[in-house]
Amino acid sequence: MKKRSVLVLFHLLLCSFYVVDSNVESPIKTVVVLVMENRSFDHMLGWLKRLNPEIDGLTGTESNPLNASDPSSDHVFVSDQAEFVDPDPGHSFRAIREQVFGSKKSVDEEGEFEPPRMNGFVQQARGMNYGPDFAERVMSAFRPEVIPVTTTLAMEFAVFDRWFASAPTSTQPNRMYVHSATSHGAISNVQADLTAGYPQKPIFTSIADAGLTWNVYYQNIPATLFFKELRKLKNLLKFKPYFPWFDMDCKNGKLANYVVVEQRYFDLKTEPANDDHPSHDVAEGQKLIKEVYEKLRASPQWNQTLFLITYDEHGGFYDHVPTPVTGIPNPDGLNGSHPDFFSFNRLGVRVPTIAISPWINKDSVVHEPSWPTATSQYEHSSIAATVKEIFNLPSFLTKRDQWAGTFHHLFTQRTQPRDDCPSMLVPLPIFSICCLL
Ligand SMILES: *[C@@H]1O[C@H](CO)[C@@H](O)[C@@H](O)[C@H]1NC(C)=O
Ligand SMILES: *[C@@H]1O[C@H](CO)[C@@H](O)[C@H](O)[C@H]1NC(C)=O
Ligand SMILES: *[C@@H]1O[C@H](CO)[C@@H](O)[C@H](O)[C@H]1NC(C)=O
Ligand SMILES: *[C@@H]1O[C@H](CO)[C@@H](O)[C@H](O)[C@H]1NC(C)=O
Repeated sequence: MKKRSVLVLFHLLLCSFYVVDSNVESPIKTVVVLVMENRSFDHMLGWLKRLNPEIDGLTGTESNPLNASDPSSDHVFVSDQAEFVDPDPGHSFRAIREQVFGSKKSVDEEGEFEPPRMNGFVQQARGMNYGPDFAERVMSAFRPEVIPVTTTLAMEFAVFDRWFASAPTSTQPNRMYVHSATSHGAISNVQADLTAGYPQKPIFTSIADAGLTWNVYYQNIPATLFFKELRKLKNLLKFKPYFPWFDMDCKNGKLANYVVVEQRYFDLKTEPANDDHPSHDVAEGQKLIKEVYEKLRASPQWNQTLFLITYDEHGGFYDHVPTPVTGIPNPDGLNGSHPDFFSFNRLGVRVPTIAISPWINKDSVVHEPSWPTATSQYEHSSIAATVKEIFNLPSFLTKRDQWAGTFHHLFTQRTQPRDDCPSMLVPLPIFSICCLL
């Protein structure tokens, strides 16, 4: 009996050593998140497959019928002719349902789903009556050389080819998932609710509770203020104007543990929007990404930094990868009701995501995760889930980040940070179609 308890004790001791060992300190001390707007993976990075065949991108054979219920109708094929200034395709809950399922019916929101065939993008675009070319714009994608900043970062560091928007709907619900692993039941951008503020606990609170620091660098209005929690007086000084603070804090090694860079969402004549949201100029988005990267790269904190770029949602642009519909947990039991019932049990369309750090090997491509559950996927809640691993935070935010794939393994493959990361990114080849006209 006594011998046995000694054995048990010994075993427990070993286990605790093992646990301690598997929680080795992360090399990452600063996580910088930049969420661009409204572009699908294939639209931005699909043709990167030409440079790296391992990427699940476009081959040129992908197409959509004019009428999703009639396979014999004419097809519009993908092209590599995306332009800097695009019109704004549909990306509301209903538009996306038609894009991924090829039909407008809503009867399936509770039960089993038919596998999405991603065959309604053209039909939905034509229904918007934006003229005969609009469907072709939705099926178009950028050639890698047209967006050299994104291309270089994707090739130098890690590109995810299975990262989805958290909910098949518009911007604000997805932006909330980025920092709180739920939209608190929202499936549209409801102005009144956004103004009143959302009550869920964001990752900023977990960070602060653990004695760590955070900052938001904003250019016009910070979207992170949609979290009620962040409006508290004690958080006021954590919001800093991007100019000049981001540059100064990078130079002085003063970046916080969790950093959010927010772009200009409003298009002004003197300061064009730079969030990549159609019809904003993607060239402006390229300039912002280049600037943030180069400032981080030159910072004394570079060797402990992760810079994550993702897109809130696909913005109505075609993507060929079926959106996941199995095993996806509702984060907090809340359902959406406007414009339709939705229980947050399927993901949105695939979006571009790039992880940048000197701890990441060149040319990394990250496919579907196989943890923490068999159905886990990379989606915006993967940011909170991975931040929890990086900083050893005690608890998850919702059932969704508990389920989402994590990518901390990207930082544990090397013993030293790389010293060959580019310090400058190639300038844009052309500024924008509109400037040339
Ligand atoms: C993506 O597109 C929508 C619709 O154009 C627009 O409102 C955006 O600002 C962006 N995100 C949001 C706010 O939905
Ligand atoms: C699409 O095809 C279906 C099935 O053939 C047909 O019933 C429907 O009228 C077509 N829709 C349009 C807009 O042509
Ligand atoms: C980062 O690490 C690399 C490789 O060890 C080293 O060459 C470089 O000087 C370090 N940079 C900074 C800013 O500490
Ligand atoms: C949300 O919808 C699910 C599935 O229909 C249901 O089981 C659950 O009770 C609903 N939650 C609330 C709070 O109404």
